[in-house]
Amino acid sequence: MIEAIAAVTREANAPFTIEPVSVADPGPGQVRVRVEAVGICHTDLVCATGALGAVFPIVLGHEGAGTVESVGLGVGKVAPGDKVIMTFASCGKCGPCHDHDPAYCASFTTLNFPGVGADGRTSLSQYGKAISGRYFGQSSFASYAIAEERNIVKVPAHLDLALLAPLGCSVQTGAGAVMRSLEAKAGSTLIVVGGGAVGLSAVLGGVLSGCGTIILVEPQQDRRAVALEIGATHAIDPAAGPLAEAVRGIAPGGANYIVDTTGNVAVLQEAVGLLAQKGKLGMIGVPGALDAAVQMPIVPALTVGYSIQGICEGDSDPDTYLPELIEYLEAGRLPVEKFITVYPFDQINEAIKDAHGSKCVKVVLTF
Ligand code: CXF
Ligand code: ZN
Repeated sequence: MIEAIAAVTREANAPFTIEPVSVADPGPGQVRVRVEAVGICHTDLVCATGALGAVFPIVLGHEGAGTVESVGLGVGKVAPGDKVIMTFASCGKCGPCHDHDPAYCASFTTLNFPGVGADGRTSLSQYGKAISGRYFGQSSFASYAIAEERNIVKVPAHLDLALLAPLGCSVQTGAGAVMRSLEAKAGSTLIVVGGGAVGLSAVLGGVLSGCGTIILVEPQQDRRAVALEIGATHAIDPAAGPLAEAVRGIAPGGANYIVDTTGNVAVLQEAVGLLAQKGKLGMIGVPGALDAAVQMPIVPALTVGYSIQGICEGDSDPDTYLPELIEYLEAGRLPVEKFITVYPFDQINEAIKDAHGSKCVKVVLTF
């Protein structure tokens, strides 16, 4: 066991508190990572409300990056000293995992949200009392984290871990939604709703896919400006007038693809009406309420032939997709630095407040 500091969520909706914790030694197939950078993803904040079944007290955080400190029995993928990023957990045994589709692992919910194993086991404790430490197979709001060999990916040592950390969730989710889930065709029209880190990553996915028209819909001016800087062809302020009119002015036939990052029912409902013939609407955003539902009018679904697709982690197979994204990053084609702001780890609560305002888009905490 080693000692670490962690941002603990003691109960639903409580602020993060920086506390000492003990981190277990890595068991068979596990890796202990000295965390150097960790992104804050919207899902962490939803889980902090208790909505997705987190077991409190818990250490959240699922975009961790750092250096392998030690490995458990049988680990061959990495060795101490390697730089890694951590991503979502998957079982490796179910059908989707066998098909290299771990984002749809049959055990995704139980492996990622509660922070404890099905047997109640965890890798974190404090003065002998358990703290949930298996969140997304990492609980990386801490200076050390236990991950499974399956949910880490080795990265080149010379790259900035603060830029790589968000690739483990928000960047692969947004970019992957366009490149992998929707398989956007070159020359097509893409609308991205919401200009947070996932939405801006979807814009980057559209650029990498060669989409001809990329429209970001976002109320905040600075986020619209970033989108235009990284390759969106248009940016619409939804408060400026009827959205459908603005979209039809740019793309009279509607959009071939829409990626919604808001999870807002009214927004999703309106988005259906912006689809072109055979258009696809990808849902990525996590709604505020677990029972949120979208109505799908049947007749237009038949005559327009549109489809609505739920998307998890951009259909990423992290072992292959993260290295692909890192190649784009190294080539200057994934400029995530345009929307990342770095804060010291112990400023986590202030950073979240700033991200809720309009001070920054994506927060990455460093140690
Ligand atoms: C999550 C979002 C909620 C559904 C599962 C995947 N991604 C991480 O933030
Ligand atoms: Zn996430």
